[in-house]
This record gives sequence, C-alpha cells and structure tokens, in this order.
Amino acid sequence: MNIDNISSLKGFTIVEVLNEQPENKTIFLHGKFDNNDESLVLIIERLHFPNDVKCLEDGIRRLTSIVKKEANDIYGFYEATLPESLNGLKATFVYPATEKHLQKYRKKKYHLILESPEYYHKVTLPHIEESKFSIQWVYNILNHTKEADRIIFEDPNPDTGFVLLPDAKWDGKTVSSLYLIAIVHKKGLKSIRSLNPDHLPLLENIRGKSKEILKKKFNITPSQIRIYFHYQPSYYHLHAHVTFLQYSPPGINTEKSHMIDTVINNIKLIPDYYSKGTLPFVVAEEDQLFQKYKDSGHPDLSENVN
Ligand code: G7M
Repeated sequence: MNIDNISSLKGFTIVEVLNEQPENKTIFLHGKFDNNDESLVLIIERLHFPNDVKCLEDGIRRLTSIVKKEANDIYGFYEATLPESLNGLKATFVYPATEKHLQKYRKKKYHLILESPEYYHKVTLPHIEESKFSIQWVYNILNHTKEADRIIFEDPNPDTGFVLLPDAKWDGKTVSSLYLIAIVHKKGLKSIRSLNPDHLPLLENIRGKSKEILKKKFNITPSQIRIYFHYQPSYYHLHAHVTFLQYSPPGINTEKSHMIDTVINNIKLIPDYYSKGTLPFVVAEEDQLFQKYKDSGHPDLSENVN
C-alpha cells in the first residue's frame, strides 16, 4: 500500500476495533492486508451534513429504505438510507502503524479519583515534579519566540497579566468553534490547586479582558463565552480555556472543567478552598499517575467498594 495514493482497500481485514466514539460517529480500526504483515490504523468518521439547502433538499428527497421504528403522538422514529451525495466519510490512514500508534488510538479506561490535599502532596505533586512535564512551549509563547503572530491580546503585567491566543486545536478562523487559551505571565502557578485570594485580581483580569476582546475582535457577546480550567491539566503552568458557548469542545465535561466564575466565587467564600479542598480528577489506566495512585492504596482504586 502507498499512503500517498490509496484507491482501494481490497484485501483489508480487521485485527481489532481500537475505539468507537458514537458521539462523533467515528470508529478506529487496526487492520492488515492479505500477504502483508504491516499494521494499518484506519479512522472512519461520518461526515456532517453540508450546509447547503439545495444539496440537502436533493439528498432528502432521495432517501431510501424508510422504515418506521416507532410512532407516539406527534413523534415518529424512522430509519432510512442516505443517497451517496450525503453519505460521505472522512478516512484517516496511519501506515505502517507501530504499537505506539495502536496504543494511542486504543480506547482508554478512565477512573475518577478524589484528590484530597494529603494525596495531592503525597502522590500528585511528586508525580508532577518527577515527570518534568515540559512546558517550554508555554515559555516560548510568553517570551514571544513562538506563535507571536498569533497573539490576540496581551497584558504584560507580571502578576495579573496573560497572553490570549488560539489554542492549538483551533483553526484560527471558524468563529463558531472558537477556542483560545489565556496563559498567565506569573510563574509558579501549577494549576487551580495553587490559587488563593492573592490571585483574584489575576482571575478577574482574565475573565474581564478576555470577554472584552472577544466582543471587539469576534463580536461574541460576553454571556456567550465560557472560561474554565482543567483539573488535572496536561501542562502545569496556569492557563484558562476560552471557548464559544455554542461549541462543545472536548474537555468541557464536569469531571474535568472548573468554570472561572466558580473558582473566583469559591475563593471569595473560602480563601483556602483550592489548597484544602478535595478535587476530583479523571485518569486513564495507561497513565503513570494511575499506577502511582493504585500503589498508594487510594480508597477510590481499591477493589472493595463500600
Ligand atoms: O488540559 P490542559 O488544560 O493542559 O490543556 C492545554 C491546552 O493547550 C490544550 O487545549 C492544547 O490544545 C493547548 N496546546 C498545547 N500545546 C502544546 C500548544 C501549543 O504549542 N500552542 C498552543 N497555542 N496551544 C497548545
């Protein structure tokens, strides 16, 4: 097979279904070809409907195999088959795929852990320090050696300032899926765990200025913006995610996201909320932190659930 020029998948056999994401209508397959031992990762995603009324109308008029599944009052539930014009797939190939690729795409098993301050100091913090997570990319942005032309706004104040720029996941153009990150200038703030009342001016500055800039540059109303932190983050230098409310990017789920408004409010009510509180987080079994929590005897990972 030549990755530059695939016209047929004849002779392809599935070795393993690596992952399925019904929410994205996507399936991840590991397969091989006849007489060839190399592995192929094939990711197939059903394409979204075109935003073109004529094309949609034409496709809908040609729906076939319309079968009633259920009807109740004014609600009818049917299944049908799309004509070719609306039945597109996006296919991504990784070939030849190594064991590392297979691992990357294989569905992960996640666990929810309640991290008390004691466990933060005993397990999480040593893990962060030992793992030496590289945050060079963050420093490169803060000192303008990388992505300088992408900066949308910067407040250079060393205590309350931040850089606002497109997240790596955003194409930088499509406002309906707008995704920015606000990276604080202040060093030493690893995550929301580090926050206390000294940081309220920083948090309020991120919230206020980001909303102001989004209104000015993208005409997005302040009430249509969500600003939040991840816990655990992937990078331990404080940064907030700034996204358009009508768009649901990955990582806005309850077990991962902490809205900046709630963080500000919690600190105002209980100044040491983030250093004394228990914070839940999700970890994959494949992650070293999972093994460290398991070895520590944390009750959430014990087999005996009461
Ligand atoms: O989960 P966590 O809060 O740590 O999220 C970090 C965010 O940083 C993710 O949404 C990434 O897409 C984003 N990101 C990661 N890197 C390495 C870069 C980068 O080099 N540039 C930009 N602009 N965003 C990044």
